[in-house]
Amino acid sequence: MKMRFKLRGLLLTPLFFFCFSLQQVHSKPDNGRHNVLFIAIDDLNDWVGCLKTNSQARTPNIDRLASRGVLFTNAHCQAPICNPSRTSLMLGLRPSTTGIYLNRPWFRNVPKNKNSITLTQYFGKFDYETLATGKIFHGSRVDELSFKRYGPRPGQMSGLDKKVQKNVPSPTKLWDFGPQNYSEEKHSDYKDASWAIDQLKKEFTKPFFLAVGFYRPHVPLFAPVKYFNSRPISEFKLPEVNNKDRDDLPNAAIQLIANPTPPKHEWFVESGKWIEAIQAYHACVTYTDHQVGRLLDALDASPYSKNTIIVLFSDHGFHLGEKQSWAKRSLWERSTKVPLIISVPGGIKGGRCSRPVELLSLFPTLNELCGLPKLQGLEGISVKSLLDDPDAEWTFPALTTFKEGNHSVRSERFRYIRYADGSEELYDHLKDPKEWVNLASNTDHKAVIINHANMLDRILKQNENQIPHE
Ligand SMILES: [Ca+2]
Repeated sequence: MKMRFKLRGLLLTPLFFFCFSLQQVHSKPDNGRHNVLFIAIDDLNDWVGCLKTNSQARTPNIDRLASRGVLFTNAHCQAPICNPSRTSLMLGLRPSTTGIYLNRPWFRNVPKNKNSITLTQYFGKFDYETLATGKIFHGSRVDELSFKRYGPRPGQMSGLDKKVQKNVPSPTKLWDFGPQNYSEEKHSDYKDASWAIDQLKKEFTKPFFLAVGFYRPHVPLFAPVKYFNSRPISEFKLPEVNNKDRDDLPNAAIQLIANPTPPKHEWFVESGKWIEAIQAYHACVTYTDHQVGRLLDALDASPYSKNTIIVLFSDHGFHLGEKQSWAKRSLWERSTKVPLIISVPGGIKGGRCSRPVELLSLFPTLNELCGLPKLQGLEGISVKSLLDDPDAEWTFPALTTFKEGNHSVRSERFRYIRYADGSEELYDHLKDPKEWVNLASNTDHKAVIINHANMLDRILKQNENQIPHE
């Protein structure tokens, strides 16, 4: 009402006509609302230079994005596979609320989620132009309620990207890896970045939310040959593995991580291909990083460079032999930890935040940063206070859920896991960042276990009666 009154007054003044004509010239929203460039990367673990967890990582462009925003060094997904993670993030609800734990079903096919509002659908309600290309939802699915405009190839991967090299045993052909000789311009992520770059050259008359979902380093680990040639295999090291690591795991852990899709860890060891897979993963990460750099350059050259929030994240982590596991599907650090960078115009540059945060926070955080009204029922907590001060007090842990009733709680120092059958794991990240020593039966840690179990129960209880928001 207030706004309407003000507008009515303004309409009568010459100043209004002056301002209005200025807006037309610059084609920029002058209402102070930020644009959002939302970069989703598939299966990218923490092998990212700025995270300083792997000295072999080469990601100069993601690093430069981190230098202009806040890098979260202890960020976690809510589910360690694509569909439930992305559904959780886009709906702002935990997997235990959506009931979506695996790569099927699509949330709109589930009655209780059918009419749920997604993050970008909510922005669309406030007159944001919402655009997407590549993989935002699992399977690069198109959701017309979430985005008003899609890139030219929604739901598709380049046919070339599906080329099989027979580098792996045939039942696991999705897991192929190796250099590709066709030009970079023909790779799907290059094309998605190009489409997004074209959008940034256009004139928008209202704020935009541009979502770009890169597919690599998801398997198959194919990237242009130059990204392999620039990093000879001798540069790479295998991750450290403790052969007795699994001796202290409950059966529920072993059952949960059983995954028929990748080749077995023994195959990577015995075939001698482990180091080749490591090289291929790094090559794919650097190739995707290059696409991120192209996007950043295009944004910087556009009229939107000073008024655009940039968010970069991965949907979950990835094992490449650590804990004798491959892919994701575990409740351990390698599966749950994700890179997360948020850059806000005029905000902190080069901040590092070690507080445990969740991808679930993106929905309420972006609402707050863009001045949208709070949406009732979101289960994540805005991290705006950490963007203002990365060392601000933060009492919340990060939860990850895989299949019904199995949860992990990551605090600043510990990871506590409780499986559906009640069995537990506890890791002290200060002393054991590789999570080799399960302290669940260590009586010295009883208080820590109770504290983390209570945090888990409290959060699950809070969310118990949550109804997806419509
Ligand atoms: Ca162990």
